[in-house]
Amino acid sequence: MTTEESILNKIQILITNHFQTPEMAFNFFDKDNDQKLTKAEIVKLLKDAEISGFIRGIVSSKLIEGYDNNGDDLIDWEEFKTAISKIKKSDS
Ligand SMILES: [Ca+2]
Ligand SMILES: [Ca+2]
Repeated sequence: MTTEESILNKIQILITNHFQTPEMAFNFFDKDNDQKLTKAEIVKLLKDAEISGFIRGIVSSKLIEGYDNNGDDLIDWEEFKTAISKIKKSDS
Protein backbone atom coordinates (compact mmCIF):
# COMPACT_ATOMS: atom_id res chain seq x y z
CA MET A 1 0.00 0.00 0.00
CA THR A 2 1.41 3.31 -1.01
CA THR A 3 0.18 6.17 1.07
CA GLU A 4 0.75 9.85 0.51
CA GLU A 5 2.85 9.82 3.65
CA SER A 6 5.16 7.09 2.37
CA ILE A 7 5.54 8.91 -0.95
CA LEU A 8 6.41 12.18 0.77
CA ASN A 9 8.85 10.21 2.89
CA LYS A 10 10.58 8.83 -0.19
CA ILE A 11 10.81 12.33 -1.62
CA GLN A 12 12.28 13.51 1.65
CA ILE A 13 14.85 10.69 1.61
CA LEU A 14 15.80 11.54 -1.97
CA ILE A 15 16.31 15.19 -1.05
CA THR A 16 18.25 14.37 2.10
CA ASN A 17 20.52 11.85 0.42
CA HIS A 18 21.27 13.69 -2.80
CA PHE A 19 20.95 17.41 -2.10
CA GLN A 20 22.34 19.74 0.50
CA THR A 21 19.11 21.71 0.72
CA PRO A 22 15.52 21.28 -0.48
CA GLU A 23 16.04 24.39 -2.59
CA MET A 24 18.85 22.68 -4.48
CA ALA A 25 16.57 19.71 -5.12
CA PHE A 26 13.82 22.00 -6.36
CA ASN A 27 16.22 23.77 -8.72
CA PHE A 28 17.60 20.45 -9.97
CA PHE A 29 14.17 19.14 -10.92
CA ASP A 30 13.08 22.47 -12.37
CA LYS A 31 14.69 21.61 -15.68
CA ASP A 32 13.64 24.74 -17.55
CA ASN A 33 14.41 27.05 -14.62
CA ASP A 34 11.05 28.78 -14.58
CA GLN A 35 10.88 28.33 -10.78
CA LYS A 36 7.90 26.02 -11.12
CA LEU A 37 7.60 22.25 -11.32
CA THR A 38 5.37 20.95 -14.08
CA LYS A 39 3.74 17.57 -13.91
CA ALA A 40 6.52 16.16 -16.13
CA GLU A 41 9.18 17.57 -13.83
CA ILE A 42 7.43 16.08 -10.81
CA VAL A 43 7.23 12.69 -12.54
CA LYS A 44 11.02 12.81 -12.97
CA LEU A 45 11.40 13.64 -9.28
CA LEU A 46 9.16 10.69 -8.38
CA LYS A 47 11.26 8.45 -10.61
CA ASP A 48 14.42 9.49 -8.78
CA ALA A 49 12.59 8.97 -5.48
CA GLU A 50 11.99 5.37 -6.62
CA ILE A 51 8.24 5.72 -6.82
CA SER A 52 6.84 2.91 -8.95
CA GLY A 53 6.31 3.80 -12.60
CA PHE A 54 2.78 2.47 -12.38
CA ILE A 55 1.67 5.19 -10.01
CA ARG A 56 3.93 8.13 -10.89
CA GLY A 57 1.31 9.76 -13.11
CA ILE A 58 -1.38 9.49 -10.46
CA VAL A 59 0.93 10.58 -7.66
CA SER A 60 2.12 13.65 -9.56
CA SER A 61 -1.50 14.65 -10.21
CA LYS A 62 -2.33 14.14 -6.54
CA LEU A 63 0.63 16.22 -5.43
CA ILE A 64 -0.38 19.06 -7.73
CA GLU A 65 -3.97 18.74 -6.58
CA GLY A 66 -2.91 18.78 -2.95
CA TYR A 67 -0.25 21.47 -2.93
CA ASP A 68 -0.99 23.81 -5.82
CA ASN A 69 -2.36 26.67 -3.73
CA ASN A 70 -2.66 29.27 -6.46
CA GLY A 71 -4.33 26.97 -8.98
CA ASP A 72 -1.86 27.26 -11.86
CA ASP A 73 -1.35 23.46 -12.06
CA LEU A 74 2.33 23.97 -11.22
CA ILE A 75 4.24 23.58 -7.98
CA ASP A 76 6.33 26.63 -7.18
CA TRP A 77 8.97 26.86 -4.49
CA GLU A 78 6.58 27.98 -1.74
CA GLU A 79 4.21 25.13 -2.54
CA PHE A 80 7.09 22.66 -2.70
CA LYS A 81 8.30 23.79 0.71
CA THR A 82 4.82 23.27 2.12
CA ALA A 83 4.73 19.73 0.76
CA ILE A 84 8.06 18.68 2.17
CA SER A 85 7.70 20.57 5.45
CA LYS A 86 4.65 18.40 6.13
CA ILE A 87 6.88 15.41 6.72
CA LYS A 88 9.91 17.15 8.05
CA LYS A 89 9.98 16.56 11.79
CA SER A 90 12.44 19.25 12.77
CA ASP A 91 14.43 22.08 11.28
CA SER A 92 18.16 21.84 11.58
CA1 LIG B 1 9.94 24.15 -14.54
CA1 LIG C 1 0.97 26.59 -8.03
